Amino acid sequence: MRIDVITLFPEFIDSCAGIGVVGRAQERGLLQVTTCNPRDFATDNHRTVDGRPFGGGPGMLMTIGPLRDAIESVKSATAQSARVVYLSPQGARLTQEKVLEFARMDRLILLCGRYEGVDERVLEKLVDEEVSIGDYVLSGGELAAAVVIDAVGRLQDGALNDAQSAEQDSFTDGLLDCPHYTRPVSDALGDVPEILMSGDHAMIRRWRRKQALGRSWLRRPDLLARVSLDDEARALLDEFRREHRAANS
Ligand code: 4HQ
Repeated sequence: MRIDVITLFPEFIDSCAGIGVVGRAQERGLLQVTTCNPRDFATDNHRTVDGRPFGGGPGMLMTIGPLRDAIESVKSATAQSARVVYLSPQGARLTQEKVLEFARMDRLILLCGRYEGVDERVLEKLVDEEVSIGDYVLSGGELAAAVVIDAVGRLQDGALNDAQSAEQDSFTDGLLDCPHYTRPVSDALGDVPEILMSGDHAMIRRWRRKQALGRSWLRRPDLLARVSLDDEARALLDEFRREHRAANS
């Protein structure tokens, strides 16, 4: 997969996409992250990319010209079509479902705004989709683009050393992840649950599913409300609730 990022701060994206799982995915040729700086398409001596908002008000906006040329240049770099995504608090919230959708594409173009954002005509005519990483305000779209690149990059086939780890992630089945433990078995902070050392894999699977359901019920009832529970899940969640109430009464 190829991800092009249109940004006034290409070093930020290069540094984020160069480390860890995503950096390794690039080294393995599974992912290609490239940047394009709209400033390189400015036409005046000062290389201006911003303008004052009509109607007044604080801050500056990114102007159409350099953005249009940057998008055009990035699109024509390959024959494949690419969706143009603008990162903004006005967008639809990024979910693992959306991440999976992006991860299946051959190409993606991420447009990062600075200042107060971009001229609305860019959003209307040149952008296919707006995505938000959450209800808070960043100083630019780069951090949000880095979030998309990380979440999408780690899902490329062969990026994770253990293919199972993506399937076990929180949200992949619509629920939170279960708790995890490693050595030592016994510590001043507490002991590892006995069941995990029993070697009984059927029981361990049930315990983990019960914890995932229980935590989702406690912490993210909104998630739980959106998944359909089979007979086992309903029984495990009932068990968790009973034990939780007994422990907290
Ligand atoms: N911004 N999710 C304003 C965000 C943001 C978010 C990006 C700040 C765009 C112009 N992006 N700029 N939240 O806060 O994606």
